[in-house]
Amino acid sequence: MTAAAITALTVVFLTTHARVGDEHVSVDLGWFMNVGGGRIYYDGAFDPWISSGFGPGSTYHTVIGIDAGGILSSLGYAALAGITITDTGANAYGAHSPGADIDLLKLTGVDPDAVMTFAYDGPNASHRDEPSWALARRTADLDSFSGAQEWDRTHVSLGRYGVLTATLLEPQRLDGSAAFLSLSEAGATESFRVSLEAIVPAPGVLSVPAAAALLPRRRRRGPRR
Ligand SMILES: [Ca+2]
Ligand SMILES: [Ca+2]
Repeated sequence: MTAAAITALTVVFLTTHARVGDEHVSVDLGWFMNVGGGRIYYDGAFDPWISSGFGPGSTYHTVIGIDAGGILSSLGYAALAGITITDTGANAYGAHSPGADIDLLKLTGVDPDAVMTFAYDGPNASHRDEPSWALARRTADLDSFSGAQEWDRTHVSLGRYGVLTATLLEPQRLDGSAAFLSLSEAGATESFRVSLEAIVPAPGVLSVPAAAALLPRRRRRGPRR
């Protein structure tokens, strides 16, 4: 196969699938905490892309909006590959409320057929052996309530430094999509960190003018305040 043919194939693959050899990066969005009343505390570098408000039909569930497509596009990345939610270790850890309780994790603005698989790693035995579908069900709806527990299947309690990951079976390219993440924690005081897993364009795929156009935007990675 000629080099030109390989390059052409590379472009074809990148428009549809992540390939072995694609460079993955993790973008740490920072520290999030619901404070009630539809408001959040956010300590991170991506303020312009973060919002919050009451969930639909609710006057006590706070939902965080994260413009994932906007953030990753501003950094020059090619696709969204997954989402990672990590307990900060600064929460209350007891039998009835082990750490941040993730109630909702919903990705919109992507291919409606996109498949996301879920996994949990951490100290909460209730979730450690749960299959992807069970974790997906817990985070599909904004349905946790005061006093809800693991057996209600309404949320994922992370436990100290526990991690919930959502991986897109097929990474969602950011051109022409408006990937938007809605997140909620089933409470008003517990904190967690959010990272977006992204795919960097492979060298040689971008044209020189396109790569040059991306350079100033990459500098926006620094703290904004
Ligand atoms: Ca909790
Ligand atoms: Ca839920």
